[in-house]
Amino acid sequence: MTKSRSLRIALSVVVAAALAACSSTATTAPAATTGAAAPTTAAATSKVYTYKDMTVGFIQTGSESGWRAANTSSFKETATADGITLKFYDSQNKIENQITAFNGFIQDPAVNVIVLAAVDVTGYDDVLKAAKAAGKVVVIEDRRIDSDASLYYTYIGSDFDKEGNEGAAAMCTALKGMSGANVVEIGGDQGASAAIDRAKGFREGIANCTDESIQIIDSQNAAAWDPTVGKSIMEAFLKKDAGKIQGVFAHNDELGVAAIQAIDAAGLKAGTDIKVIAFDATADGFKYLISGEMFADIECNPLLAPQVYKAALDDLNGVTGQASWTPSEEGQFFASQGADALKAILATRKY
Ligand code: GZL
Repeated sequence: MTKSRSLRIALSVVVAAALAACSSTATTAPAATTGAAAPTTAAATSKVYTYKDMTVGFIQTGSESGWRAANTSSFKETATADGITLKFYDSQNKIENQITAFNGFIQDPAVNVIVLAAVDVTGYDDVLKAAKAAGKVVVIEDRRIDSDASLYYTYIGSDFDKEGNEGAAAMCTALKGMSGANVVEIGGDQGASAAIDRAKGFREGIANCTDESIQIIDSQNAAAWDPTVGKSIMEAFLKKDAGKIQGVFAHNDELGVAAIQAIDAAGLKAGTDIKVIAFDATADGFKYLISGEMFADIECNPLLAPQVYKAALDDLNGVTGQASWTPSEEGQFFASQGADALKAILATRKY
């Protein structure tokens, strides 16, 4: 534990107490807690922190998808297993709620670690600077943000650009031999780096497609990744671009399933008339790979808590030299693997 961190924490306790004294509206994010009582502020000693000393303020985006549910479970289950005190905050997919929660955790002397799953790619600089000044450990999980890497310990999350490339390669294979194919895009929330980077990677990838010339003839983002909005977007595309759509690029499984439902409702056959590529590889996605209605599902790993908590503990213990980004390890799955093989894989998965 470096002396400067002890001093910063000691100062933050004084500041927090002052804030609490002069303002009854000092907000601490509404949260459920699990685990042991909060640790006392570390004296300026060479204390070695353990997980039982960690009180984590976790700012989650919301509960918009099966991926998000698995990500939340990873953090709650791992905290319970490791004896970490977890204060969980559901931001309802609104950045303004995330800023409120951040300030609440900064002012909470019991919280020594803040973990952010960012709704948007920008808008966090001020709270990150305040958290740093307050001596809080900050780790970014899931989605990258545009803030300077010096403002947090590390980022643990997927390479969405690479995922987009992989989705494009799958689409090239799906539409091979059509001598000119049209794709429509149903994007996730336009502010999220997962959507921004998948869109970028997919466009890079189809430009390199040697088996087929593919163009994106229509594109629309579903705010907050809402599958109901995604289905309406696909219904509108099927009317506007009737008979011209060969492929759907959906930014997550829920939007891919919504597209499949719209395709079926229009009297077409997903997997035959129109090929759907999606992302996350959740159990729902596997269901449509097994039925053949989804052509490919690019995995995005939500089980990040063990890596995130370990990084936070390293920072508490003054470990330096951490990489600014640790990309998640993940694969891709195809209907062509066959229903039996996919069912066997699904039986081994946690989400
Ligand atoms: C990806 C994650 C995305 C998922 C969506 O890491 O940020 O957010 O792909 C979720 O399902 O809404």
